[in-house]
Amino acid sequence: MSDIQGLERQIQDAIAGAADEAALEAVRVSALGKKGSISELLKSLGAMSPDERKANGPLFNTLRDRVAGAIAARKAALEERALDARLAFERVDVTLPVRPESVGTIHPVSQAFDEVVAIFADLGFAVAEGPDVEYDDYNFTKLNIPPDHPARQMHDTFYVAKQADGSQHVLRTHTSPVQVRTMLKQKPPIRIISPGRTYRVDSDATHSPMFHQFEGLVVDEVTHLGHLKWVLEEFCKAFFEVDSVVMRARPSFFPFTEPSVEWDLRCDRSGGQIKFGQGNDWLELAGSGMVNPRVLENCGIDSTKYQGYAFGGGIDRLAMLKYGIPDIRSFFESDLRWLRHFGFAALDIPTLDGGLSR
Ligand code: FA5
Repeated sequence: MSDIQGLERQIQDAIAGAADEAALEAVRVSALGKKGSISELLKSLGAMSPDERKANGPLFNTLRDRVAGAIAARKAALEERALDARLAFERVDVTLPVRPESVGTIHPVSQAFDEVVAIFADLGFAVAEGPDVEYDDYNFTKLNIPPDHPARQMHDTFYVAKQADGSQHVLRTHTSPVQVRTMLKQKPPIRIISPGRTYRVDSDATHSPMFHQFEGLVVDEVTHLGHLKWVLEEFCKAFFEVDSVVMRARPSFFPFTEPSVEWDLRCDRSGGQIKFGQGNDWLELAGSGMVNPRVLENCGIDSTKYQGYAFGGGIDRLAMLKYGIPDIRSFFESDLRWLRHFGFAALDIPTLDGGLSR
């Protein structure tokens, strides 16, 4: 009995004194391993008489359980201590300055994207999103462009292989399907802006196969073209950071708007720099119009009660104009020197109060 107590004290002292997990494991092996002191005791039960076994069995088993419990508790404590030490050692000081050679920049398209969102958010528009791979139905049919409609040829579409159920998907050719998605799930009043990626089989200095558009949609009972003009004017003043702009409306055609209007912005390119609100040049800004009642009906909205306007333009083109970038392809060449020259500081988040691009 006293031998057992002595053995336990010795093992418990060794457990308490184990400085790390390796030392603790050595104690475990010496007590509970195949040839450990407690394992040997347990083995000795086999050679005992039934009475001795009855007396010693519970003692040995209790000893084994207590030692195993103490080892587990010590292991947990050592693990926690090791974790604390590691956390203290690996702490990252986020206030340290970034190494100059690792400083990244915000891409001008991302910058223009955020500027567009900040301006329309200030005008009360909520941001809506849709997927890049879109139903043919939402990209075209519900927007009043049925399968055999010639207007489909205006969009050089990337088609995705037909689905097992026969449905057709496309890489969306414009952000207008987000109009459909919004109207299908939300009743008027609606006031959304939707920036995002779009795709067309197109490539030259002003066309890219992947580009970015922004889409606006307002649907309620009273909205008219005058509201649309005001919103676009306010957008242009804020985006180009000027006090006034002059806009020109041109009749146009989009199957999803009726009437359709394209807007140009008066500018002056004579001094090698572009200036807005003056001069004799005109710059294409956005397509727009009153939402075609057929589109409202296709999306479950009563066209006798509601009306609205929609507009859409190219974000890459806006960025090219604002930041003086002549070729759209340079946006996507990942040239680090170009990115350092045209990029924006990561923490300069565009806001109307703080400045959009300063
Ligand atoms: C449309 O895509 C219509 N969905 C816009 C619209 C929305 C009209 C709502 C009415 C109501 P369009 O095909 O003109 O329209 O494209 C709009 C803008 O996207 C163009 O003015 C241009 O700035 C930009 N864009 C079009 N194709 C490309 C391209 N390949 N690369 C870069 N920008 C492009």
